[in-house]
Amino acid sequence: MQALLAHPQHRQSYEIVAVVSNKPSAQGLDLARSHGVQTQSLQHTGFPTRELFDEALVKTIDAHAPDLVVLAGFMRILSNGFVAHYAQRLINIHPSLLPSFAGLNTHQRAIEAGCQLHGATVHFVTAELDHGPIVAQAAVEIAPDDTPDTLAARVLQREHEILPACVLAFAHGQLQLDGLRVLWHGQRPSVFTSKEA
Ligand code: NHR
Repeated sequence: MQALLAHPQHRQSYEIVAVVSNKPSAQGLDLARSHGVQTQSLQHTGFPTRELFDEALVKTIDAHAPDLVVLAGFMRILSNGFVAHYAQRLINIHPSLLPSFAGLNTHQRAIEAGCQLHGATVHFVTAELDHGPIVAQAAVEIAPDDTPDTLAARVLQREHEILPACVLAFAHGQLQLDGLRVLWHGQRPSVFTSKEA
């Protein structure tokens, strides 16, 4: 989210209409406000079920009429109803090379598994957690002395490249989901480097 806000030149192509969090104390809300972006928080703890929270979340988001919804550090599993409502226009960035290491604690799990390669994946969100069609990936090598924190920091740098690149491509109509196939009409971000670094 920070990386998306940090690309003012992208505002020629799209507007960030709102930032929404389920945590009123989320730092990202302050950051968004400091960039003049509208913010809203909707605490999930006030809702008896996941489905009812998600219905309220849809109303909150749709008040801003977005063309694309980007999960950027959003940590609540979304119900089938939410995912269906935003079909073809909901993406997430996940800190692993999917389909490896869906779920949480990805950096530690990649180190423990002895992987040489790790990274981040932008994907369209489907009902199956961290399994939607892959939009773009960024890879980093794991060093023998990496800790989850040092590895996370290098992956995060690459996340900050590929997520803005994917959002920009979507805004330009260069990125589409056709059924379960991701179609790139423009330049797909490179797995190993980025022009936008
Ligand atoms: N929802 C659906 N339906 N599909 C996906 O692919 C989703 C999703 C919601 C969030 C992000 C994902 C990530 O990239 C994401 C992808 C949270 C959890 C989780 O277990 C898992 C994956 C992701 C985000 N959340 C717990 C829950 O009960 C709460 C964990 C916590 O609050 O720390 O929702 O990492």
